[in-house]
Amino acid sequence: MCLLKTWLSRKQPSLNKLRLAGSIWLASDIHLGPQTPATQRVFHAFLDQACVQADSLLLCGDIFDAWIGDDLALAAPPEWLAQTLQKLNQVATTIPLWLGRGNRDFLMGAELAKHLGAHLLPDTCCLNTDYGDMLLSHGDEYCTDDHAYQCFRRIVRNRTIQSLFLSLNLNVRRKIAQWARNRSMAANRGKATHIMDVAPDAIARAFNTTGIHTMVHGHTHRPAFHSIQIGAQTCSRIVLPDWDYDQAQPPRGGWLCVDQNGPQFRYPLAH
Ligand code: LP5
Ligand code: MN
Repeated sequence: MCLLKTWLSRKQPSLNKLRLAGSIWLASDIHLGPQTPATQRVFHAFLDQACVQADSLLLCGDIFDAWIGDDLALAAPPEWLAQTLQKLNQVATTIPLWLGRGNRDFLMGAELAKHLGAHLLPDTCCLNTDYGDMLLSHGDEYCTDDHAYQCFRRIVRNRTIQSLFLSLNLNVRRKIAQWARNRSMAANRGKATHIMDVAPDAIARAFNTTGIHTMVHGHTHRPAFHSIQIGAQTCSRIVLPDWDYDQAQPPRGGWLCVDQNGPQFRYPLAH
């Protein structure tokens, strides 16, 4: 018996578990910033709708186009940000609000969550819903063929480097963030698209090591429902839509609604 327990314990790494009942709404990659007024308007309408129709809301990373520290939000946020923080606080006082971190806003922290009355999502978690377990993350960690990005990720997820960065004044942080954005956009221009998508072996490894058969993530801006055969098990990988009502033609956005009937994409009313 103890061998079986050892095998099971080895098979199930310690994964954060989150149990949420009812209608759960999940969205990511809204990429809000000073230049996204139309996206912000649609997103705020979505937040109002979530307050009325959802039992909980999970924002799974890259809510903001860049996040350089909670102190920015708490001290003197620009008007566009103050409006969104006020909206997020309204949501958090109506339904449980969970904030996940992406590769642009991984510096969102406990201070912001407390200020909003929201909870922080771990990088990866098992979301237990009325439909079953779902492996939830932002998704960038599965882009393992993108070695340059994974190297960047290791650097900026280092707590010491983050503390050093957060000790800089806001203007210096803004300059570093803009430099990093420019470097990233330049690097992306030369990258094969498959490099910037999740790697099949990383996805298979996630399904195999967790034993969870449904995965939800964002980041890739390739919204879809994928069926993947893992041995005898058919697994699902659901990619959340990114939002752009300012530049993209046609405009795009959307979220995932999960209840006892299963997961379903939903879209903002025409704007
Ligand atoms: O973001 P996007 O869509 O352009 O591409 C991502 C990957 N790039 C990134 C980098 C971010 O855009 C940088 C902006 C972050 C701002 C907030 C933090 C500020 C610094 C905090 C320091 C603690 O995520 C891109 C992937 C793509 O997704 C698809 O998956 O390919 O990865 C790259 O392009 C990696 C490149 O090698 C360039 C990475 C930026 C290099 C700058 C180093 C800055 C180090 C700062 C240390 C203090
Ligand atoms: Mn992302």
